Amino acid sequence: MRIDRIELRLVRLPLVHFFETSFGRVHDKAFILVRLLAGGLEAWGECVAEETPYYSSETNETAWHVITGFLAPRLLALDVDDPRQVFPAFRAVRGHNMAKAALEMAAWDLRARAEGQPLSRLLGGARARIASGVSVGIQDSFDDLASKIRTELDAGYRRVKIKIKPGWDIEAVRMVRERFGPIPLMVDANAAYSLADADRLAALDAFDLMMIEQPLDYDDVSDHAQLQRRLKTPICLDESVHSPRAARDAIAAGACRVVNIKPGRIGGFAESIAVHDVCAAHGVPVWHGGMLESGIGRTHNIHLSTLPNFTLPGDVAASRRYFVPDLIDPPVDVAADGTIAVPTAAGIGVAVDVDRVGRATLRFEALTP
Ligand code: NPQ
Ligand code: MG
Repeated sequence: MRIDRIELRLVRLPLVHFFETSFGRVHDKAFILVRLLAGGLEAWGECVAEETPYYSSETNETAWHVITGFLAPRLLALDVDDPRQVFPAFRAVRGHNMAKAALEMAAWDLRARAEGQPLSRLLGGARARIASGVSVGIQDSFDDLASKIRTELDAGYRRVKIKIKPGWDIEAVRMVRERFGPIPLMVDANAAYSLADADRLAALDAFDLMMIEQPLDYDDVSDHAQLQRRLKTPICLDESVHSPRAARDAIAAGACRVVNIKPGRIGGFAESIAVHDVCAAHGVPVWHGGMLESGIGRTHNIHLSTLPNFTLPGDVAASRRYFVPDLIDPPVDVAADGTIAVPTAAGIGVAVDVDRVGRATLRFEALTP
């Protein structure tokens, strides 16, 4: 099958609650949506880049530039019956994994719809529900943090991750343990520390955390390996694992015992499945990360989370934590047991609300062969 038309929309949605990490606070999310038209079908993808190059070097503007100038022409020239051929077709373009993933994941949705299958089945997943956790940002006070965590535990979520940075770390974790006891708890530093902070990070060993995510630099492996030798707490890598090769090297170096998979960071589903498989082969569990996606990207993530080595609750949570209304109907919801149902209709299996997308659209471009 050939693609007749690729539509790009830059959209902006306000967040229900601000989200703060070690690199700053955001109040809304602007991102690119991809719509593919082929053989009478439509399919969707979402680019997880944002406005600033802080989590990763990509931004909406770099993704727009690279998709329109370099990736879309390659996708339009391709027979997309096999979505596994999309990432290799982008090989001449170095990096820009988020831009590549937005197109590649839309191509998987297209294929699944053409076959009349749910995306999860095409990806090789089996479970009907996924275990959901939450990522709770840095707040203005410990009381605010505690009240957020109370709300999420009451909603049923199966684990809590709090964002940390120097000055909001040991005391925050101590407060959470004192108020909530032995809940499944982890922390994410988004690369805010260096090896000079090893003593401070080792002090977190006292709190029985499930893992500490990406404490050191975004492109580092060897310092993480050194740190892991000093820590009892497992290190989970996020930013550093941008490819199957990076996953293999990090595991071989002893830099992590857990891996966070985000297809945007890794270049799409095919590469993410390869990371999943490398980790499985080495007995390293994975979980699905989140990038404040709308319901479109969120649903893609739900389908990938059905693969067997996703054995830990992920950051894929209900729509209402992020966007009300969401861009899909019905929104993603979490059950009282902290699980999310995997849609069973063809493709991503949810309906995109085109009126809402239209109202949120800031820029539009269509590309044809
Ligand atoms: C993480 N997300 O696991 C990321 C990083 C992150 C849910 O913890 C705007 C858009 C701001 C996406 C900040 C979660 C963001 C963002 C942080 C993603 O590291
Ligand atoms: Mg992270």
